[in-house]
Amino acid sequence: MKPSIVLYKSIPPDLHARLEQHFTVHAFDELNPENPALKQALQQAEGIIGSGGKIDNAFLQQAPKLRAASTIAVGYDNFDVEALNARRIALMHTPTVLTETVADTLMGLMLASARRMIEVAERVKAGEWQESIGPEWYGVDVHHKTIGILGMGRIGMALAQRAHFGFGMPVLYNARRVHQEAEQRFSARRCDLDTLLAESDFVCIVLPLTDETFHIIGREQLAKMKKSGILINAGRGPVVDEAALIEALQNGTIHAAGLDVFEQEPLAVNSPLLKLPNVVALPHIGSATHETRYGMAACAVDNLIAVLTGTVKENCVNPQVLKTA
Ligand code: 8YV
Repeated sequence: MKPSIVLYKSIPPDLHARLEQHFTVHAFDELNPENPALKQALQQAEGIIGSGGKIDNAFLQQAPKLRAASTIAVGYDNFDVEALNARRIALMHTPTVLTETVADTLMGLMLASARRMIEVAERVKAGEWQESIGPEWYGVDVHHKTIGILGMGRIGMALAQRAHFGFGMPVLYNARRVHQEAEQRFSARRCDLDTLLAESDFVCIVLPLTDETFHIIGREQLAKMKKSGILINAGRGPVVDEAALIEALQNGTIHAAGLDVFEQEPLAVNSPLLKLPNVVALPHIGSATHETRYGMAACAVDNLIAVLTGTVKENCVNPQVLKTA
């Protein structure tokens, strides 16, 4: 008999079919813990696959046979990894397939914020472009400015590559360890957080959300940035204290922000961020291209097949649980 799994996101039909070849698939559009059909399916599920939702102890108690979870994302802050470890449930994610796309999004946020692209495009659409433009339409340069990267992982590296080779930008980074490849390839300079904040024209956050990174950028840190500095966040919203950021943008403590992630998503329609002309707010589109979202779903499907057939080679967050005792 095929193992039973719960799929909690709609995925392309060919990928759905691939899952069906290996598993009895119980498909749902989302992970709504109140849904009785989902509760019933979880009783038998050996695997789950999807994105979003909160997978904590309470959830896991509803899934007594679970052996593997496959998330269609690189970030896994919505999982209680300790609770998974305690139950020896493997957690799989999709780290490489989205790297370049998210790095593109980060460059886009830098360009859009610095050159005010969204704001002026809206003015053109509103019919305000009546004569050749004056300084009130101008932005600031991106090329050759200093970029400071918080989170020199795969995405940070892909961003550094674009910034260094494409835009001639000096690269600073803050990390616990020296990143030799970044230093050799992009002449990146490792520095402490305060130095990075003080010297960067663009402070780019590509950090995952953990207990250590929660609100790592708050009022004190924003005050250390240049007045002309631009904050870019495409990691996770709660890495930045959003109330402090709003204040800094309103007071002119920093020049602008380009944000793909927020403390609460979707962003509340009455968020003060939406009233600020110096904010570019995107709806968490970091990896949202047809190609990359397909690639992520395919990777997650392969990950689940690999883990439930005992052939995992990569992409496991907690490989220690796979070892036989
Ligand atoms: C996905 C992301 O947006 O991979 C991540 O961690 O933040 C995004 O690429 C998101 O999880 C929806 O699938």
